[in-house]
Amino acid sequence: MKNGDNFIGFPHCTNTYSHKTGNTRTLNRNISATEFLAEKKCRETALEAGQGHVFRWWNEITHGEKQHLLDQIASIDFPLIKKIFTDTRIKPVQSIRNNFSPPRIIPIPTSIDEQENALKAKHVGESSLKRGEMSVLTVAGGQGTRLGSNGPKGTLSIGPISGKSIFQLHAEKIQALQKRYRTIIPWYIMTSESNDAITRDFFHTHRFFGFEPRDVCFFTQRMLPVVDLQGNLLMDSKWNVVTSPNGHGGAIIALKEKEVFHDMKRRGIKHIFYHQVDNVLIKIADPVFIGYHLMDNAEFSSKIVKKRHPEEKVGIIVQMDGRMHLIEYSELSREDMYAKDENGALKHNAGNIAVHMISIDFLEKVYKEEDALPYHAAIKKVPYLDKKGDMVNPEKNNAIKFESFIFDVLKYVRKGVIMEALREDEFSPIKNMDGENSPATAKQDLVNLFGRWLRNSGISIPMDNHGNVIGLIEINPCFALDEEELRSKIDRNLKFNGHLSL
Ligand code: UD2
Repeated sequence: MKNGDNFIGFPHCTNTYSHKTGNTRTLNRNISATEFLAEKKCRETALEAGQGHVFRWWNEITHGEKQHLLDQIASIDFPLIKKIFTDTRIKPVQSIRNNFSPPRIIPIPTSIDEQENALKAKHVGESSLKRGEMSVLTVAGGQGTRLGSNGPKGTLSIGPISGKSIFQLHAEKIQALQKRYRTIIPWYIMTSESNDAITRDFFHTHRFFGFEPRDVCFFTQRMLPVVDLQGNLLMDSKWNVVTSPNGHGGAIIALKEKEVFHDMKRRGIKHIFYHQVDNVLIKIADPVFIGYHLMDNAEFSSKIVKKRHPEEKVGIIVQMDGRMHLIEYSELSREDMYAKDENGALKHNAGNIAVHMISIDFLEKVYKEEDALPYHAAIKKVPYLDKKGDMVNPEKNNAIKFESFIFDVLKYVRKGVIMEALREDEFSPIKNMDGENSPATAKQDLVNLFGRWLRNSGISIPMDNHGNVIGLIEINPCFALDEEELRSKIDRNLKFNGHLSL
């Protein structure tokens, strides 16, 4: 604040800001009338909502910290938090029972008919790409808590030889598509407050990986406060309420709120290819998938893979009340999890890999619904400040994060297509630091994919007993986006010496 600018001295406010520890430089400060009123309003709102404890350390914090806390409080929709806390308490996660069956799925083509259909779909998808109707939406706002890494997942180094990041890998795939189909595919990346700045910096540092900056659009999803099991806001410092991103369903809300949807329409975009940032094998804007979606005039379509085992932590897509529906792994009863079909195979086997096609017209329809997406409660272990002001690292679940899920829009879908993909070709997500679904398995899956392409192109590639390539291979999407392209470019006399970068 400038000297004398909108300033009214409120002696009692000055007192409010004085501090026992004697940190008078920042604590013992006069405040303006506007600041005073803002503080009063925030206090009243928090008190009315039964959350007055967030001001517990008011007299111990600096002016900047006070401002931060006030901004946070002013941005919280207290009635919403109360409502979703109550709703999710009334309806805790339960197993969904009965009335659902496996959905109709377009299989991996084996018969001549299926192959012809896939080819037809591919041509339809390619035409749409050439017309510039397609956009890519990458959701990258998650906190990656299971991964335990600080940076955004997209910045993880994943190129088996190059060490390139996941973002770069996705960027090269989109660029290869743009080149192949002589088109522009705008790329929308959803971040959250917790990783937005660092993600944008990463793109700037890497000169947008060759993209025109105007064709890469970042937008943030909403953050929601994290509460304890009684619904009280948690704090992780004397001036900060713990918040977390509002789930990937937040993309639907944010597209509208941040005017991204408007930007898509302005560009003549008709469909969105949606995927999660953490899947390194993602076949971005696969023309076959796009084609099936278009041929069926579908509103929302999904790719699935067969589950690896009954307890794999992926949701399953089912048919329920005549519609597509997703049952999250935590909602599936053990009986349904292990149920077998008449051939003895796993009955509910359509594993959700979070790869979707979403039509713009369909989103228009969703935006007419009030509170289109419900919130779910995720019970987690979240470090917090106890009443004494000491940091606690809980050993048991102590907190609730509120998240909306993209697949909750399925209830509005009248027409949707489900297409099966081969896991080894299209799904290798990074969820954990080690073991299953980790950077190590993702790198190996990339090498194995490139190894298969080469073998199918007639190059001899050694494998170990687990089916893993012995050695390292990396193929830049700009050299070959798929096996077909590789076959048309590869020198058949090539001898693999354990290390190949194309
Ligand atoms: C999700 C699906 C699961 C399966 C699996 C496949 C849910 C609830 N479950 O499980 O059915 O399909 O993925 O990989 O979705 N994200 C945001 N903002 C958020 C939260 C997440 O952008 O607020 C992004 C995050 O950056 C990541 C993706 O969404 O790219 C998935 O999030 P996750 O890893 O928490 O989902 P997961 O593995 O529990």
